[in-house]
Amino acid sequence: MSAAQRRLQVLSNHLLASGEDASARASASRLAEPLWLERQATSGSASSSGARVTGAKQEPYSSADGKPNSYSRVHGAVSRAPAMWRRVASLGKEELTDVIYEKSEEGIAKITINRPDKRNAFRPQTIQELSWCFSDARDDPRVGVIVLTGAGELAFCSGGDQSVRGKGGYVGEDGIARLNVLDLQVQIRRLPKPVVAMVAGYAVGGGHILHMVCDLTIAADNAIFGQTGPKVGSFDAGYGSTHMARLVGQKKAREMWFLARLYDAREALDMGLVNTVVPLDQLETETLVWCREMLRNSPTALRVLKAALNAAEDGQAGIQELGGNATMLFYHSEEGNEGRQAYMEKRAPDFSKFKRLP
Ligand code: 2NE
Repeated sequence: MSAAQRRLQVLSNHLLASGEDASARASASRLAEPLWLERQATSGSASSSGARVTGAKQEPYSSADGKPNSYSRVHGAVSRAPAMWRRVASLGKEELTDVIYEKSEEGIAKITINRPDKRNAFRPQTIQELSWCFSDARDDPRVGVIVLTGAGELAFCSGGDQSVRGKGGYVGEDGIARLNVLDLQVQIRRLPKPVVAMVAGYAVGGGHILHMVCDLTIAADNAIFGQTGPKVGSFDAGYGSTHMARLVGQKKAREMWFLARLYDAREALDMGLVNTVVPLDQLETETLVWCREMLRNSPTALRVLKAALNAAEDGQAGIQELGGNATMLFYHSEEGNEGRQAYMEKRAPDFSKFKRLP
């Protein structure tokens, strides 16, 4: 079965199961056409490092005469080679059971929710392990970008595992009911490195919110998005609602939550929920290209930009995050160190040599 036929089958099954009409099925059929909307594969070229590359976006980087412009010559094309993943089976004393954690030498960490039999629904243990992995990726100076994904092709994440939901939250082996996914959302948002959601199949319920709080989302053409909470007696009135409204607008956010419909990848792209849609069999390759492009850029620029974009939404907590970056940069400066040095030497600081810039 070709990739296009597989996409059509997945979508048709979904639409048939949800009782959609013929026009909806026709739209699924259209979706079976190549949906690589951002980057069409072009002929291969050699990068500055000599790696063979294909699929680099050419048009914006060419001069009027069609030759590569200086931006393109300096920054070059990005490798589409597979990543060499090294698995991290445990963190400290803790064995990972619900999550697969991998790193590549080039500085990408990949965190995979590994409960495919449940469409990668999360239980408290899953969230705990995700949190450990994100924490490790944050603290590892070799990691520059983090990918969050789900095992298999059928789901990124289907939200909270309803089979362990009790009164007050999702119940772990300790018998305590928790909504610790909310802490994970904050952790992803505050993480000072880009986090990319790599979505194949369903991203629904709390799984949909996880992709929304990631910085970027690369969707496969079989991806399906939506909030199911109002159908199963749940909702997220935090980022799940307010950040969604920033992404898709107030009317669409109310539609998504009030009707609890599901949306295909093209619809998600149209409403600004995802950055690009690629063929399922190109999902990891294309995600790696985006990660590699970010890895080439200034980590401090990306870090401060993330904090600034958060601050515009996050009120005082956002300003605190952005302010923390200013303090970190100040600690690196001679002026900042003069204050510390003077204190240690029990003398008055001499800030006279530092200019008051306009
Ligand atoms: C995801 C979806 C649409 C997939 O449908 P389909 O037909 O592809 O698979 P199926 O057969 O429904 O699922 C396969 C197996 O996975 C389990 C199913 O029960 C089934 O198990 P078996 O029958 O094979 O034993 N499964 C899937 N999702 C599960 C889940 N979330 N919890 C427990 N088991 C799950 C379809 O499966 C679906 O609609 N799933 C439910 C989505 C959902 O409502 N999630 C919770 C939303 S609330 C939430 O996540 C949340 C929140 O709103 C706020 C704060 C925190 C969490």
